[in-house]
Amino acid sequence: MSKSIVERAYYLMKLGRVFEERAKEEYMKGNISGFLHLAIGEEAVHVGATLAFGKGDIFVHYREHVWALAKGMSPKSLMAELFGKKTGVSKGKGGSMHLYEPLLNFYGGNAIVGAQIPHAVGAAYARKYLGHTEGVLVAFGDGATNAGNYYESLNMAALWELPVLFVNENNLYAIGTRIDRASAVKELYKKAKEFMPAERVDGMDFFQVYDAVSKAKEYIETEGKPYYIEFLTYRYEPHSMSDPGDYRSPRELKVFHDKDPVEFLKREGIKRGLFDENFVKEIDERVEEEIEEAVKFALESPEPEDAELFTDIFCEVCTDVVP
Ligand SMILES: Cc1ncc(C[n+]2csc(CCOP(=O)(O)OP(=O)(O)O)c2C)c(N)n1
Repeated sequence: MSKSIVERAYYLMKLGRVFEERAKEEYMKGNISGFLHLAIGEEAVHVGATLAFGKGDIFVHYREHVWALAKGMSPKSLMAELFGKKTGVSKGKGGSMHLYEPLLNFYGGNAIVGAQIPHAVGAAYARKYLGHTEGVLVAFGDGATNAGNYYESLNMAALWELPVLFVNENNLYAIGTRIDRASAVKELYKKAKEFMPAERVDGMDFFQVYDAVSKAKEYIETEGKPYYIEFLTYRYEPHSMSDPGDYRSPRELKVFHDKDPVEFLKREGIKRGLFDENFVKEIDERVEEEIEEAVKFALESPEPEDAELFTDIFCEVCTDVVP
């Protein structure tokens, strides 16, 4: 893995972390309303998978800010979207759960658990039908693996040999329900093994995430068949800002805090001689400034006009969609 990729990863993971910590603060101040789901703790999966997947299409759930930043969305248009402002990526009418930018091959932002899975399979079908070689990545939580459309999607992807990479972010909880109370099969990758190659990988370790997704991407695009990775990860915050999150033990939180993916990458990057303390200091300062500017931009941006409610509801001629 090249030094520049690891440097980029540290920048993006730190950007995602500080963005979300700041979004939490702004929510508490009342500048952000509606739902806000934070992915603090899951950055290695979001950044590692996106960097390894390159330009391909990505479909995700509602815990999506870090995916969007890693895909190239600007912190300004993302923060403005959370503030419901006209300058937001979805012109202020989507909010945190509905980020969408076809020019970045970023297709959501889905509030319905598992909804993105059949969408991604459809996109992979289109890719194959049109003779494209690029694959499609779809991310979803452990809770989504108990939904009916999840199985239908795995079945179709395997049956029709579609180039789709299923990324399961197993953070152990679906809102407050722990995985062992919701899933009869605890090792989630085993639920996919009958359909396609499937494995389990440490989702707190950027290097392992990047390597696993690189290998899987190669497989789906050369074989033209689906692949599945279950990443073991953790969210440090409650499910959303409206969840008190009192269902997890301090001991469990400590175990995962000790494996903090941003701190891990910082330590490993320095240990492996990929960057040094000065680089980390520079990036940390740059990120603080960028997020400060993003908040200022969001605060100063105008509200959308009422007529905005009726625009971009669907596209008749999708000229801005990358084929
Ligand atoms: C079809 C559907 N059922 C229920 C909900 C309510 N709901 C929102 S998030 C969630 C839990 C999903 O957990 P998981 O898939 O593990 O993702 P995570 O939040 O852990 O990232 C539920 C049940 C929903 N949004 N959509």
